[in-house]
Amino acid sequence: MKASGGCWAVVAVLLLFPVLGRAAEGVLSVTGEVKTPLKLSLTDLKAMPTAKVTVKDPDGSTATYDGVALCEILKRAGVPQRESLHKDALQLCVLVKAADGYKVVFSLAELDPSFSDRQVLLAFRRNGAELDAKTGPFRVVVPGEKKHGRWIRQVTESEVVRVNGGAK
Ligand SMILES: Nc1nc2c(c(=O)[nH]1)N[C@H]1C(S)=C(S)[C@@H](COP(=O)(O)O)O[C@H]1N2
Ligand SMILES: [Mo]
Repeated sequence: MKASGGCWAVVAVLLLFPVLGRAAEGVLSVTGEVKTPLKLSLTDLKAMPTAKVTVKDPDGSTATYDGVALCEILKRAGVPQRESLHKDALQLCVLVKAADGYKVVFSLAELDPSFSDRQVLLAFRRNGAELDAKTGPFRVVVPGEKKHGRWIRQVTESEVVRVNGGAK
């Protein structure tokens, strides 16, 4: 009785393995005020133009991250960039959301290559290894930022939102 219960547990795990495997791969959704909403898997992101940054981790150690610049992802979603990122488009922000409900905001301007050389990355590798479950599969890395509050771990979604408080 006990043995056959164990057997069924093994069979169940084996049957579920492809499903669990897919869930673990993770997907980034790009939503909100975009021309083209996106769902990007780790495989999709690896096929995009990637970038590398060497930065100080929250614990003070130096690490090299590989990922895709947030502006590349936003470009693919069709948000205003460079010459088009002016006037009312400067009210646009990206609200980045994580699996644990944590959320942080970046303005599109601070991510745009015509405003800043700083490459804010959606990272998927640290020192050559894929990110662990507590951090990955995707983490935002913000070079040169003194505090690490916006280094959001376990990113699931980037929602483009317009901040238009008390508009005339
Ligand atoms: N998903 C998620 N990301 C997060 C947080 C969080 O609570 N949830 N905390 C942030 C804060 S306030 C800091 S200081 C850093 C800490 O990074 P660490 O957890 O890798 O040490 O993660 C940031 N990223
Ligand atoms: Mo923090």
